[in-house]
Amino acid sequence: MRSDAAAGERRDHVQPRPPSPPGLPGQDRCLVMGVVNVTPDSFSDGGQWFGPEAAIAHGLELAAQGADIVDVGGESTRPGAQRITADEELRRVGPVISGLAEAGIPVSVDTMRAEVAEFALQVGARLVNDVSGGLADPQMPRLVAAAQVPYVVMHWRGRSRDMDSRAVYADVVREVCSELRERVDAVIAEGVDPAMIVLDPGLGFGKLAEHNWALLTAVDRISRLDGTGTAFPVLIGASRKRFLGRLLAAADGTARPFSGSDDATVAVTALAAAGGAWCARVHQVAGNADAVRVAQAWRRAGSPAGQREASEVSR
Ligand code: PMM
Repeated sequence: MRSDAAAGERRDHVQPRPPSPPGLPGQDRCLVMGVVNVTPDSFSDGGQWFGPEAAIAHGLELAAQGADIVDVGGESTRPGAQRITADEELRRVGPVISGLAEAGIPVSVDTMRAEVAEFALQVGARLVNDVSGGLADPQMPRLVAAAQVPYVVMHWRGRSRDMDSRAVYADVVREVCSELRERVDAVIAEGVDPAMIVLDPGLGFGKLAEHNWALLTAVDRISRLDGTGTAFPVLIGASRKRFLGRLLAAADGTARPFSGSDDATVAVTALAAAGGAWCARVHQVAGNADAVRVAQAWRRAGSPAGQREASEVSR
């Protein structure tokens, strides 16, 4: 029979989830971020909410279903997508962000442009979600530092049109952590408060399916940037991505359409949340809101770290 000491050692492998950055909801579980893409061409839900009224109504519905944060984006990041102008991006996201913020919903803006982020913060956004991790627009880290808002730094190896050619790794977890570490050091050097940083491995951005799965199993290593120092909150965006559609392909090899991978997204959310993710970015909220609660009960039952999380709910 295993001794109590041995069982205790095993349990201690679970690390406590880092708290939410100031200004964002703090929960004793993984958060759920609902996606509102105000675009005609996002790869997973493009065109569905393209217009302020429809987009605001959708955001309100996601919040009612349990989204802790609603992420509003105006520019598609799908592979091969062409860029739109900053004016067009502002025109798409501005009314939606202000409408949702006025309703009291914590809103994040999904943009790579400092100009768009600045406007979004003025009309009520609380979080800047930059899929380029500050690489696309050198002004972004300074803006985020001055505004003192939370900042999602995602792993990114370049623009959508050629990102698949960049999916070459010898050890994806180690390389993503080391490239994220460079970005974290760079944004801190620009004045961003480390307590405001959220990390994201950037699933599907310059990554093949095997890379996405490896990263999903390494939330704790990503959180600590493969070291032993500060742990950062980790955001996971697996929802409706191509690797899920391919996993669930029909017998003839045809990938599942995006909306057919929502149940698989719920499964990934449960596993990532049980692995210590801070937040899951998803298109369909209800099932994922249940999944993060299941995952938290799982963590709490299985480890002292999970039990401590309830008492470490942030600000
Ligand atoms: N994925 C997409 C867009 N924004 N933001 C973060 N932080 N992480 C992601 O994985 C991410 C993102 C692409 O998906 P969508 O266009 O279907 O929403």
